[in-house]
Amino acid sequence: MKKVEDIAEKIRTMEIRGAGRIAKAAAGAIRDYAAELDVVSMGEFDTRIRDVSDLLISTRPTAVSLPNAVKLASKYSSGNVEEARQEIIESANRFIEQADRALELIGKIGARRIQDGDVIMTHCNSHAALSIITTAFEEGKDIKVLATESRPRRQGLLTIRHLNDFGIPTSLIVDSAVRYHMKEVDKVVVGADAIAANGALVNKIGTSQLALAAHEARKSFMVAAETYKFSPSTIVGNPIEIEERAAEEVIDPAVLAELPHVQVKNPAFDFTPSEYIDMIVTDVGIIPPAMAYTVIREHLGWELGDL
Ligand code: RUB
Repeated sequence: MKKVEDIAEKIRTMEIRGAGRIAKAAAGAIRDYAAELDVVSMGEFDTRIRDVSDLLISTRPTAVSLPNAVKLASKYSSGNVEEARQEIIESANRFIEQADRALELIGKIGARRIQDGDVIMTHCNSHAALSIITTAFEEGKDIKVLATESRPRRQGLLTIRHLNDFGIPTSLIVDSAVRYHMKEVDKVVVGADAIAANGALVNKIGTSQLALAAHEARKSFMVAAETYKFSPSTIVGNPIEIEERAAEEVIDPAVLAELPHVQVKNPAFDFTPSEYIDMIVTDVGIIPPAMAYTVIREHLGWELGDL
């Protein structure tokens, strides 16, 4: 249990972050827990796996990759402890392998839409979006990137480091400079924490501003999202919860303590409506946002009754 609690804590504190990494870490944590679980009765096995799944899912509420990964990784049908353990190990390993393969596929598919000379704007730190950008660059396309700082956690600093390692010419901009720079941009490429059944995107706070500015300037807005970032529970009407994070991420608590009339609002994500999205690059191909429902039904394979 200690190891799972450590992973859960790392996800909660964002030492492990980004929808894809969270998903893979959770799948790995369930696998390792199941591998070492010392129980004899199936009833106890079921309870312990359910408790660990709930713990991992509770760490961050928005990224649907997390409950999807937990559900896919903890799949078993056997009523025998040893067999169920093996099933979980195999399901979790399969999920992790497929997630890695999905990143590669998204890179290859998305790079076909990047042209020589393109200036690309990206937001936050998305491995799926970066897979498209770095694949296009490695294919020999002469591209430049504008990367937002992404306050308050400044994940943009991870992005510029990653792009720098590839030798991609990159400019760091503050979040409020997005519209100012949009005229230089050819394409916006961002990742996803969740895609709802109606094709709306949930991603790092500020993403919808990039989408609005791109729409106004008639620039293309691409989302890079593995199929496990689509949200089955939105089909049955469950809303996607937007995580509200601590005030201290935004302002020094000592300063805030001196301002009794001030509160801090710190939502970590926002919604971008589907009409601002030109395409979603997934591991099963490029789709318009209107096809989100089909991806959920065909590729996540969950019937409504399961939800
Ligand atoms: C990260 C973020 C990323 C998506 C997609 O937010 O919004 O754009 O998670 O990332 P946080 P990836 O830093 O709060 O987790 O493509 O790597 O899954």
